[in-house]
Amino acid sequence: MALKAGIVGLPNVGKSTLFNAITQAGAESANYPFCTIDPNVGVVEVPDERLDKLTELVVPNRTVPTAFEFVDIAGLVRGASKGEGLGNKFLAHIREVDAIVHVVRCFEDENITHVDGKINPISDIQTINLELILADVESVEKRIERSKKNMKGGNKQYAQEVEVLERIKEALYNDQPARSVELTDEEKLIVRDLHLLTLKPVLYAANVSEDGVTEADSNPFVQQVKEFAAAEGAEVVPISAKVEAEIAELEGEDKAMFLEELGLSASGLDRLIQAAYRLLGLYTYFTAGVQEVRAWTIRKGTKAPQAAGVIHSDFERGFIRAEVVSYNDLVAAGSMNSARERGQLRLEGKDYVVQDGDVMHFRFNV
Ligand SMILES: Nc1nc2c(ncn2[C@@H]2O[C@H](COP(=O)(O)OP(=O)(O)O)[C@@H](O)[C@H]2O)c(=O)[nH]1
Ligand SMILES: [Mg+2]
Repeated sequence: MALKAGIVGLPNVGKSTLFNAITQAGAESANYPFCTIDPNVGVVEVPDERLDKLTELVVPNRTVPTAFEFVDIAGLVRGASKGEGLGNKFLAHIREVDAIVHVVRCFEDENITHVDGKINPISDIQTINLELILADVESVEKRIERSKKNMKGGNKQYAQEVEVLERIKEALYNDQPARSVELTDEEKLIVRDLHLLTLKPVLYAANVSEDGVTEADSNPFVQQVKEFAAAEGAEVVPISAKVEAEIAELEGEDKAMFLEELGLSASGLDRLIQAAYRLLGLYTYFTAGVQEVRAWTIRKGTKAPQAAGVIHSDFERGFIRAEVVSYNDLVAAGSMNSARERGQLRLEGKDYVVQDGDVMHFRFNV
Protein backbone atom coordinates (compact mmCIF):
# COMPACT_ATOMS: atom_id res chain seq x y z
CA MET A 1 0.00 0.00 0.00
CA ALA A 2 1.78 3.11 -1.20
CA LEU A 3 -0.08 6.16 0.02
CA LYS A 4 1.01 9.38 -1.57
CA ALA A 5 0.94 13.05 -0.77
CA GLY A 6 1.51 15.27 -3.80
CA ILE A 7 3.41 18.54 -3.55
CA VAL A 8 1.79 21.22 -5.71
CA GLY A 9 2.24 24.97 -6.10
CA LEU A 10 3.19 27.61 -8.64
CA PRO A 11 6.68 27.51 -10.21
CA ASN A 12 9.54 28.88 -8.05
CA VAL A 13 7.76 28.59 -4.71
CA GLY A 14 10.19 25.97 -3.35
CA LYS A 15 8.50 22.65 -4.13
CA SER A 16 11.63 20.89 -5.38
CA THR A 17 13.76 22.37 -2.61
CA LEU A 18 11.33 20.94 -0.07
CA PHE A 19 11.10 17.64 -1.90
CA ASN A 20 14.88 17.30 -2.02
CA ALA A 21 15.10 18.00 1.70
CA ILE A 22 12.55 15.25 2.25
CA THR A 23 14.37 12.66 0.16
CA GLN A 24 17.77 13.62 1.60
CA ALA A 25 16.46 13.16 5.12
CA GLY A 26 16.21 9.66 3.72
CA ALA A 27 14.45 6.44 4.46
CA GLU A 28 16.08 3.00 4.51
CA SER A 29 14.70 1.86 1.16
CA ALA A 30 15.15 -1.85 1.94
CA ASN A 31 12.46 -1.50 4.61
CA TYR A 32 9.87 -0.23 2.18
CA PRO A 33 9.66 -2.56 -0.80
CA PHE A 34 6.27 -1.12 -1.80
CA CYS A 35 7.78 2.20 -2.78
CA THR A 36 7.83 3.48 -6.31
CA ILE A 37 11.15 3.91 -8.09
CA ASP A 38 10.74 7.33 -9.65
CA PRO A 39 12.93 10.42 -9.24
CA ASN A 40 9.88 12.50 -8.40
CA VAL A 41 8.76 10.18 -5.63
CA GLY A 42 10.41 10.18 -2.20
CA VAL A 43 9.79 7.91 0.78
CA VAL A 44 9.38 9.55 4.18
CA GLU A 45 9.45 7.87 7.55
CA VAL A 46 6.80 9.08 9.96
CA PRO A 47 8.27 10.26 13.27
CA ASP A 48 6.18 8.83 16.13
CA GLU A 49 6.93 9.22 19.85
CA ARG A 50 5.00 6.04 20.58
CA LEU A 51 7.46 4.04 18.50
CA ASP A 52 10.36 5.51 20.50
CA LYS A 53 8.62 4.59 23.75
CA LEU A 54 7.94 1.02 22.59
CA THR A 55 11.61 0.72 21.60
CA GLU A 56 12.58 1.71 25.16
CA LEU A 57 10.22 -0.90 26.59
CA VAL A 58 11.11 -3.82 24.34
CA VAL A 59 14.75 -3.05 23.42
CA PRO A 60 14.51 -4.77 20.01
CA ASN A 61 17.30 -5.41 17.49
CA ARG A 62 15.83 -2.80 15.23
CA THR A 63 13.05 -0.25 14.97
CA VAL A 64 11.22 0.57 11.76
CA PRO A 65 8.91 3.56 11.44
CA THR A 66 6.02 3.51 9.01
CA ALA A 67 6.35 5.42 5.76
CA PHE A 68 4.49 7.01 2.90
CA GLU A 69 5.44 8.73 -0.33
CA PHE A 70 5.77 12.35 -1.34
CA VAL A 71 5.51 13.22 -5.01
CA ASP A 72 7.01 16.40 -6.50
CA ILE A 73 4.40 17.45 -9.02
CA ALA A 74 5.90 19.96 -11.43
CA GLY A 75 4.29 21.94 -14.16
CA LEU A 76 1.24 23.60 -12.72
CA VAL A 77 0.86 27.05 -14.21
CA ARG A 78 -2.07 29.29 -14.95
CA GLY A 79 -3.99 27.65 -17.78
CA ALA A 80 -2.89 24.09 -16.94
CA SER A 81 -6.48 22.86 -17.13
CA LYS A 82 -6.51 24.13 -20.72
CA GLY A 83 -3.25 22.36 -21.51
CA GLU A 84 -0.73 25.11 -20.66
CA GLY A 85 2.67 24.03 -19.35
CA LEU A 86 2.60 20.32 -18.72
CA GLY A 87 -1.16 20.79 -18.42
CA ASN A 88 -2.96 17.51 -18.52
CA LYS A 89 0.10 15.51 -17.60
CA PHE A 90 0.32 17.44 -14.38
CA LEU A 91 -3.34 16.84 -13.71
CA ALA A 92 -2.99 13.10 -14.29
CA HIS A 93 -0.22 12.94 -11.67
CA ILE A 94 -2.26 14.76 -9.14
CA ARG A 95 -5.22 12.41 -9.65
CA GLU A 96 -3.08 9.58 -8.31
CA VAL A 97 -2.30 11.14 -4.94
CA ASP A 98 -4.29 10.68 -1.75
CA ALA A 99 -3.69 14.14 -0.31
CA ILE A 100 -2.23 17.44 -1.42
CA VAL A 101 0.50 19.55 0.15
CA HIS A 102 0.16 22.99 -1.40
CA VAL A 103 3.40 24.97 -1.13
CA VAL A 104 2.89 28.72 -0.96
CA ARG A 105 5.70 31.23 -1.37
CA CYS A 106 5.96 33.45 1.70
CA PHE A 107 9.62 34.39 1.28
CA GLU A 108 10.98 37.48 -0.45
CA ASP A 109 14.04 37.19 -2.64
CA GLU A 110 14.70 39.55 -5.53
CA ASN A 111 16.84 36.94 -7.24
CA ILE A 112 14.04 34.40 -7.46
CA THR A 113 11.43 35.37 -10.01
CA HIS A 114 7.81 35.16 -9.01
CA VAL A 115 5.60 34.21 -11.95
CA ASP A 116 3.34 37.21 -11.27
CA GLY A 117 6.19 39.56 -10.35
CA LYS A 118 5.25 39.93 -6.68
CA ILE A 119 4.66 37.86 -3.57
CA ASN A 120 0.95 37.37 -3.00
CA PRO A 121 0.16 34.08 -1.30
CA ILE A 122 -3.63 34.33 -1.54
CA SER A 123 -3.59 35.12 -5.23
CA ASP A 124 -1.11 32.23 -5.72
CA ILE A 125 -3.37 29.82 -3.86
CA GLN A 126 -6.38 30.95 -5.86
CA THR A 127 -4.53 30.52 -9.16
CA ILE A 128 -3.72 26.91 -8.35
CA ASN A 129 -7.15 26.19 -6.89
CA LEU A 130 -8.84 27.62 -9.97
CA GLU A 131 -6.93 25.25 -12.25
CA LEU A 132 -7.95 22.29 -10.10
CA ILE A 133 -11.56 23.49 -10.04
CA LEU A 134 -11.64 23.93 -13.83
CA ALA A 135 -10.27 20.43 -14.34
CA ASP A 136 -12.99 19.07 -12.03
CA VAL A 137 -15.71 21.03 -13.82
CA GLU A 138 -14.71 19.24 -16.99
CA SER A 139 -14.82 15.79 -15.35
CA VAL A 140 -18.14 16.47 -13.65
CA GLU A 141 -19.85 17.90 -16.72
CA LYS A 142 -18.76 14.97 -18.85
CA ARG A 143 -20.08 12.51 -16.31
CA ILE A 144 -23.38 14.34 -15.88
CA GLU A 145 -23.93 14.19 -19.62
CA ARG A 146 -23.21 10.48 -19.70
CA SER A 147 -25.37 9.71 -16.67
CA LYS A 148 -28.27 11.69 -18.11
CA LYS A 149 -28.17 9.51 -21.21
CA ASN A 150 -28.04 6.39 -19.06
CA MET A 151 -30.96 7.67 -16.97
CA LYS A 152 -33.26 7.22 -19.92
CA GLY A 153 -32.97 3.48 -19.37
CA GLY A 154 -34.90 4.04 -16.12
CA ASN A 155 -32.09 3.07 -13.78
CA LYS A 156 -32.50 5.04 -10.52
CA GLN A 157 -28.78 4.83 -9.79
CA TYR A 158 -28.06 7.33 -12.55
CA ALA A 159 -30.65 9.79 -11.30
CA GLN A 160 -28.93 9.78 -7.92
CA GLU A 161 -25.54 10.21 -9.57
CA VAL A 162 -26.75 13.23 -11.50
CA GLU A 163 -28.21 14.76 -8.32
CA VAL A 164 -24.90 14.46 -6.45
CA LEU A 165 -22.85 15.70 -9.39
CA GLU A 166 -25.11 18.72 -9.90
CA ARG A 167 -24.48 19.72 -6.30
CA ILE A 168 -20.74 19.43 -6.79
CA LYS A 169 -20.94 21.32 -10.07
CA GLU A 170 -22.70 24.20 -8.37
CA ALA A 171 -19.95 24.45 -5.75
CA LEU A 172 -17.28 24.39 -8.45
CA TYR A 173 -19.09 27.10 -10.42
CA ASN A 174 -18.92 29.19 -7.23
CA ASP A 175 -15.13 28.67 -7.07
CA GLN A 176 -15.53 26.26 -4.16
CA PRO A 177 -13.67 22.92 -4.04
CA ALA A 178 -15.66 19.67 -4.23
CA ARG A 179 -14.62 18.85 -0.66
CA SER A 180 -16.74 21.79 0.54
CA VAL A 181 -19.87 19.80 -0.45
CA GLU A 182 -21.22 17.59 2.31
CA LEU A 183 -21.48 14.04 1.03
CA THR A 184 -22.79 10.87 2.68
CA ASP A 185 -20.61 7.77 2.57
CA GLU A 186 -22.83 6.42 -0.19
CA GLU A 187 -22.45 9.61 -2.21
CA LYS A 188 -18.69 9.57 -1.74
CA LEU A 189 -18.67 6.11 -3.25
CA ILE A 190 -20.68 7.34 -6.24
CA VAL A 191 -18.14 10.04 -7.13
CA ARG A 192 -15.02 8.13 -6.13
CA ASP A 193 -13.98 6.92 -9.56
CA LEU A 194 -14.01 10.49 -10.92
CA HIS A 195 -10.85 11.13 -8.84
CA LEU A 196 -11.81 14.76 -8.41
CA LEU A 197 -8.79 16.91 -7.63
CA THR A 198 -10.59 19.29 -5.29
CA LEU A 199 -12.07 16.43 -3.29
CA LYS A 200 -8.63 15.51 -1.96
CA PRO A 201 -7.68 16.80 1.49
CA VAL A 202 -5.23 19.71 1.45
CA LEU A 203 -2.70 21.29 3.76
CA TYR A 204 -0.72 24.43 3.08
CA ALA A 205 3.05 24.59 3.54
CA ALA A 206 3.97 28.27 3.94
CA ASN A 207 7.55 28.54 2.67
CA VAL A 208 9.22 31.32 4.69
CA SER A 209 12.67 32.83 4.26
CA GLU A 210 15.65 31.27 6.02
CA ASP A 211 15.96 34.15 8.49
CA GLY A 212 12.23 34.13 9.19
CA VAL A 213 11.71 30.62 10.51
CA THR A 214 11.42 31.52 14.17
CA GLU A 215 9.23 34.55 13.41
CA ALA A 216 7.01 32.66 10.99
CA ASP A 217 3.99 33.42 13.17
CA SER A 218 4.40 37.17 12.74
CA ASN A 219 5.09 36.93 9.00
CA PRO A 220 2.13 38.76 7.38
CA PHE A 221 2.17 36.40 4.39
CA VAL A 222 1.87 33.40 6.71
CA GLN A 223 -0.98 35.16 8.52
CA GLN A 224 -2.83 35.58 5.23
CA VAL A 225 -2.40 31.91 4.40
CA LYS A 226 -3.62 30.96 7.87
CA GLU A 227 -6.77 33.05 7.50
CA PHE A 228 -7.47 31.58 4.10
CA ALA A 229 -6.88 28.03 5.31
CA ALA A 230 -8.98 28.50 8.44
CA ALA A 231 -12.00 29.36 6.30
CA GLU A 232 -11.55 25.98 4.57
CA GLY A 233 -10.78 24.11 7.76
CA ALA A 234 -7.28 23.33 6.43
CA GLU A 235 -4.00 23.21 8.33
CA VAL A 236 -0.94 25.43 7.69
CA VAL A 237 2.62 24.35 8.36
CA PRO A 238 5.16 27.20 8.20
CA ILE A 239 8.47 25.86 6.96
CA SER A 240 11.64 27.12 5.30
CA ALA A 241 12.42 24.80 2.44
CA LYS A 242 15.92 26.22 2.14
CA VAL A 243 16.72 25.68 5.82
CA GLU A 244 15.26 22.17 5.69
CA ALA A 245 17.50 21.38 2.73
CA GLU A 246 20.51 22.53 4.80
CA ILE A 247 19.39 20.59 7.89
CA ALA A 248 18.89 17.44 5.82
CA GLU A 249 22.58 17.46 4.88
CA LEU A 250 23.65 17.41 8.52
CA GLU A 251 23.69 14.58 11.00
CA GLY A 252 23.83 14.00 14.73
CA GLU A 253 25.49 16.74 16.77
CA ASP A 254 25.95 19.09 13.82
CA LYS A 255 22.25 18.91 13.18
CA ALA A 256 21.36 19.57 16.82
CA MET A 257 23.76 22.54 16.92
CA PHE A 258 22.38 24.02 13.74
CA LEU A 259 18.81 23.69 15.00
CA GLU A 260 19.80 25.35 18.25
CA GLU A 261 21.45 28.23 16.39
CA LEU A 262 18.20 28.75 14.55
CA GLY A 263 16.23 28.57 17.80
CA LEU A 264 14.30 25.49 16.67
CA SER A 265 13.51 22.39 18.70
CA ALA A 266 12.81 20.08 15.79
CA SER A 267 12.96 20.20 12.03
CA GLY A 268 9.94 21.62 10.25
CA LEU A 269 10.10 18.58 8.02
CA ASP A 270 8.98 16.34 10.89
CA ARG A 271 6.00 18.60 11.53
CA LEU A 272 5.14 18.61 7.85
CA ILE A 273 5.41 14.82 7.58
CA GLN A 274 3.21 14.32 10.64
CA ALA A 275 0.62 16.79 9.35
CA ALA A 276 0.55 15.11 5.93
CA TYR A 277 0.16 11.69 7.56
CA ARG A 278 -2.82 12.94 9.59
CA LEU A 279 -4.24 14.44 6.42
CA LEU A 280 -4.12 11.07 4.69
CA GLY A 281 -6.56 9.90 7.39
CA LEU A 282 -4.45 6.96 8.48
CA TYR A 283 -4.07 4.85 11.57
CA THR A 284 -0.86 3.36 12.89
CA TYR A 285 -0.65 0.02 14.62
CA PHE A 286 2.50 -1.54 16.05
CA THR A 287 4.19 -4.90 16.25
CA ALA A 288 6.62 -5.20 19.14
CA GLY A 289 8.93 -8.21 19.26
CA VAL A 290 12.54 -8.53 20.36
CA GLN A 291 13.64 -8.78 16.73
CA GLU A 292 11.79 -5.71 15.60
CA VAL A 293 9.53 -2.96 16.84
CA ARG A 294 7.64 -1.55 13.92
CA ALA A 295 4.85 0.83 12.96
CA TRP A 296 2.39 -0.11 10.22
CA THR A 297 -0.08 2.03 8.33
CA ILE A 298 -3.74 1.17 7.77
CA ARG A 299 -6.80 3.11 6.78
CA LYS A 300 -9.39 3.80 9.45
CA GLY A 301 -11.92 0.98 9.68
CA THR A 302 -9.51 -1.82 8.66
CA LYS A 303 -10.25 -5.22 10.22
CA ALA A 304 -7.62 -7.44 11.84
CA PRO A 305 -6.98 -9.86 8.90
CA GLN A 306 -6.48 -7.01 6.41
CA ALA A 307 -4.27 -5.18 8.90
CA ALA A 308 -2.19 -8.37 9.15
CA GLY A 309 -2.07 -8.46 5.36
CA VAL A 310 -0.11 -5.21 5.35
CA ILE A 311 2.77 -7.19 6.88
CA HIS A 312 2.44 -10.20 4.63
CA SER A 313 -0.33 -11.68 2.51
CA ASP A 314 0.14 -15.03 4.34
CA PHE A 315 -0.82 -13.34 7.59
CA GLU A 316 -4.13 -12.34 6.03
CA ARG A 317 -4.79 -15.62 4.22
CA GLY A 318 -4.03 -17.78 7.24
CA PHE A 319 -5.33 -15.39 9.89
CA ILE A 320 -6.51 -17.16 13.06
CA ARG A 321 -6.67 -14.38 15.63
CA ALA A 322 -4.81 -11.40 16.99
CA GLU A 323 -3.51 -10.63 20.46
CA VAL A 324 -4.06 -6.95 21.05
CA VAL A 325 -3.11 -4.47 23.71
CA SER A 326 -3.64 -0.76 23.31
CA TYR A 327 -0.52 1.39 23.37
CA ASN A 328 -1.60 3.31 26.48
CA ASP A 329 -2.37 0.12 28.43
CA LEU A 330 0.97 -1.39 27.47
CA VAL A 331 2.93 1.68 28.50
CA ALA A 332 1.01 1.95 31.79
CA ALA A 333 1.64 -1.76 32.49
CA GLY A 334 5.34 -1.37 31.66
CA SER A 335 5.75 -4.70 29.87
CA MET A 336 3.84 -7.22 27.79
CA ASN A 337 3.84 -9.65 30.73
CA SER A 338 2.32 -7.23 33.21
CA ALA A 339 -0.24 -6.16 30.60
CA ARG A 340 -1.18 -9.86 30.32
CA GLU A 341 -1.40 -10.21 34.12
CA ARG A 342 -3.64 -7.15 34.22
CA GLY A 343 -5.93 -8.78 31.69
CA GLN A 344 -5.27 -6.08 29.12
CA LEU A 345 -4.11 -8.44 26.41
CA ARG A 346 -7.22 -9.21 24.35
CA LEU A 347 -7.82 -12.01 21.85
CA GLU A 348 -9.59 -10.62 18.82
CA GLY A 349 -11.07 -12.36 15.78
CA LYS A 350 -11.51 -11.58 12.11
CA ASP A 351 -14.17 -8.90 12.63
CA TYR A 352 -12.10 -6.79 14.99
CA VAL A 353 -11.64 -3.23 13.74
CA VAL A 354 -8.06 -2.21 14.46
CA GLN A 355 -7.64 1.01 16.46
CA ASP A 356 -4.93 3.64 16.20
CA GLY A 357 -2.10 2.69 18.55
CA ASP A 358 -3.00 -1.00 18.89
CA VAL A 359 -0.01 -3.22 19.58
CA MET A 360 -0.75 -6.45 17.72
CA HIS A 361 0.54 -9.99 17.54
CA PHE A 362 -0.98 -12.15 14.81
CA ARG A 363 -1.60 -15.91 14.96
CA PHE A 364 -1.81 -17.44 11.53
CA ASN A 365 -1.58 -20.77 9.78
CA VAL A 366 -0.93 -21.34 6.08
N1 LIG B 1 15.56 32.77 -0.43
C1 LIG B 1 14.90 31.62 -0.53
N2 LIG B 1 14.93 30.96 -1.68
C2 LIG B 1 14.25 29.79 -1.79
C3 LIG B 1 13.51 29.25 -0.71
N3 LIG B 1 12.95 28.09 -1.13
C4 LIG B 1 13.33 27.94 -2.42
N4 LIG B 1 14.11 28.94 -2.81
C5 LIG B 1 14.76 29.15 -4.12
O1 LIG B 1 13.77 29.38 -5.10
C6 LIG B 1 14.14 28.79 -6.35
C7 LIG B 1 13.03 27.90 -6.83
O2 LIG B 1 12.91 26.82 -5.93
P1 LIG B 1 12.37 25.39 -6.39
O3 LIG B 1 12.37 24.52 -5.20
O4 LIG B 1 13.10 24.91 -7.59
O5 LIG B 1 10.87 25.79 -6.78
P2 LIG B 1 9.76 24.94 -7.54
O6 LIG B 1 9.68 25.52 -8.90
O7 LIG B 1 8.50 25.23 -6.77
O8 LIG B 1 10.13 23.50 -7.52
C8 LIG B 1 15.46 28.07 -6.10
O9 LIG B 1 16.50 28.88 -6.55
C9 LIG B 1 15.50 27.91 -4.58
O10 LIG B 1 16.82 27.89 -4.10
C10 LIG B 1 13.51 29.97 0.53
O11 LIG B 1 12.88 29.55 1.53
N5 LIG B 1 14.21 31.15 0.56
MG1 LIG C 1 10.38 22.12 -9.13
